[in-house]
Amino acid sequence: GITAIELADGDPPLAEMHPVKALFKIPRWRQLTQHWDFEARPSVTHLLEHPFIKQAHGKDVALSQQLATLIREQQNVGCKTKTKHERINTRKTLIIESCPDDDLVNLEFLDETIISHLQKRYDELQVYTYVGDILIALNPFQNLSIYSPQFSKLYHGVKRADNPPHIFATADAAYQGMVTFCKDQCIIISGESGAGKTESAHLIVQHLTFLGKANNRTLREKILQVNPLVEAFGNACTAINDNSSRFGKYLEMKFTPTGAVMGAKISEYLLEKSRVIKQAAGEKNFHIFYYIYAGLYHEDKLKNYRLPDKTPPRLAVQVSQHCKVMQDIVSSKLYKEQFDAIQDCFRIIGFTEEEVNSVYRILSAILNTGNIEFTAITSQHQTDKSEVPNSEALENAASLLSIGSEELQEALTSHCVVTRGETIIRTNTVDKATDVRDAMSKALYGRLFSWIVNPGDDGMNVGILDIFGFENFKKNSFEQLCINIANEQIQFYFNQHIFALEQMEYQSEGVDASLVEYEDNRPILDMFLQKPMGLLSLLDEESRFPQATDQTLVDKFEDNLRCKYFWIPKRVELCFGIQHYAGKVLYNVNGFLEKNRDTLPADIVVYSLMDLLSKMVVGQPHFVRCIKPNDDRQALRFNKDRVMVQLRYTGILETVNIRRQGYSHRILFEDFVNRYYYLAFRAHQMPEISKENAVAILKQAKLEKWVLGKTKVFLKYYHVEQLNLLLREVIARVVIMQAYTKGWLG
Ligand code: AD9
Ligand code: MG
Repeated sequence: GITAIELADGDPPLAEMHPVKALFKIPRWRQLTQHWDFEARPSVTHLLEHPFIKQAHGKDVALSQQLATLIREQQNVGCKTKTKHERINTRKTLIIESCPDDDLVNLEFLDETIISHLQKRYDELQVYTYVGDILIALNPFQNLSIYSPQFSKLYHGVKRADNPPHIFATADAAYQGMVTFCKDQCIIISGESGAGKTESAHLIVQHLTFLGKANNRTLREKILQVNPLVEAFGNACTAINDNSSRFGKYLEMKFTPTGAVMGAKISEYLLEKSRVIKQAAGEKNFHIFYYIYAGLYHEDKLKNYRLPDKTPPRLAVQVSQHCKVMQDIVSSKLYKEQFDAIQDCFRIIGFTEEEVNSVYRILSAILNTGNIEFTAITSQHQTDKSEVPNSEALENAASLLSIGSEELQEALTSHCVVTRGETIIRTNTVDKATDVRDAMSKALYGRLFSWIVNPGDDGMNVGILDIFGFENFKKNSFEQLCINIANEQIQFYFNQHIFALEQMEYQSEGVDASLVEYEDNRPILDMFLQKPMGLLSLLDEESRFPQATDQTLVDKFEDNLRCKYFWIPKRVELCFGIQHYAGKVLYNVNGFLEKNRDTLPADIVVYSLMDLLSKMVVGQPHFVRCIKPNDDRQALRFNKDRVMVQLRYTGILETVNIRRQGYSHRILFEDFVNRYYYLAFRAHQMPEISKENAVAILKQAKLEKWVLGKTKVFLKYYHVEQLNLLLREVIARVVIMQAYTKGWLG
């Protein structure tokens, strides 16, 4: 049923379930009647003048009195659309109704039209729109009141067309698919940085927890606390997003066969560990570092954890103002609140106090390690030796990690080499020791993160993939390359899914239809992943040469990668360019070799991603495409160009195109005849459901170029528009006749 919620004062309530639906057997009757609500609503006199009505036989029609009442109600609603405020208020009523532009596939094919529809919807705070089975989510950059439990109820187990598009509908479809077909489901959320992927993932978890009837309050709370906890450690403030995910997240929610939620499991991919030691200008370290400072300061526990009392360089946002920054951090109310929230998360999820203590100790050790400095010891024989002149940071770090400070110093300032079976200890230069120090911090943080995220075991599940979005900064490094390759893979998977489905449907219905051309990004992926000559293999190979430099790496790429997706720019030193599906990106190779040596070889990591994707292929996918309407993070600001670019590279335009140029509407004969018989038969003569009668309707409507499959009519988008238009006319005629015969129109 449809329930009216959030009615504006004075608006008449909408009937919960209307007889029209039953009478006409038109599932989306609201689509048809909505034109009477607003601008396009013809006046009664106008309708009476309509030639159809003049010819119509009054007795043909049997409609209920309620119908006429409805028409009056609808007319009343439409009367007050004067001021903007009122328009929005009235719109609130409509928020529960679906309409044709809920789904872009229903629109005429023009990029311009799509953009202006999205804009119009955005202006009215309709941030969600479908493209066939894909959900487009525009970031509202403000809190909307459409995520309450009432909304969860509204979207529970109903047909998609019954309500306006919503992220809950996508979660619901995944849940219903899982319960009905006993099949794993997967929701893939993509979009550029700051577009709203992580928020969408939260909302999906929220709705799934609602659907999975987690009666057990502890379990429900646990599931809801997982995300904030993991994000405190895995997210950070970047130039684009104050809460940017710096890792890929695959969250699986487990359900029993009857659909009760059992638990959740998170897998993390490619944590950007380099952030622990250094951040780009204007960016910050992972949230948790700031939280513990503010939190422990208030509890007067900074000393217990040996936290440095001057802002450690690793946390400094503006290095020149160390002291001020520290004051900003500890006096931040927000950080303090977040710290308390994280303490709660730890407790609810079931970490012991001792475990939490260890977490804080490791974090403090990482900060202290950052303060360890080295100076060169130059003696007659040795110039490549280093030592730690000021031992405070060293001692703090060692003590927090429960190791001896000499041991730690030794580990940082020397290394072992095995040559011809002999182990030799070599000393480290200052630079080398600094590298080792930083590598240690990154490794510590990486392990800590994995330990917190800690995977569980198997069951029937819905997986939610929320990865970092495509990034293109002024300066792009190894991290951006990894992130963008991951996005490239997601795009490939998306394409495959969309096109494979399309092809399967045509084949199974015996319809001969050529497929729409699309931008296949397989060649780019091959260029990255092929062995042994793909970019990542080349990078791994070069990382193994101790003598390799940034220049030799660039040369190697240049010599071996010959395709249109790769180029070496003439004027910029030590850079290479990649034509990604989402646009051109220039990468600076500075630090590539070292970063690749330090992490798992790039090859292995990207393989693990492939694993993830192959796991997803097993589950039924649902796609959420997040779009950022502007770069200023402002509500109600719609930048057409920016949206257009994102629609283009997320393949939305192509998807609309495919759905369009192909037969975007495939309707079972039964549904088709039920819906449109009125166009060729009399209202009270419900014809037999058959292919022949479907053809009779199509002919009567004078449509061309439709195709018949084995069980479905294949229609182009404009056929459906035409059919709906005709139907609307017939209904208008019927409604007026009804009102006439009942004496409603005097
Ligand atoms: V990144 O690739 O991790 O840097 P995301 O994850 O795509 O990015 P995120 O979900 O973090 O973006 O959204 C960015 C900000 O947009 C949030 O912090 C919110 O302030 C805002 N946002 C996004 N979606 C919503 C929403 N449905 N309602 C309200 C939202 N605000
Ligand atoms: Mg995110």
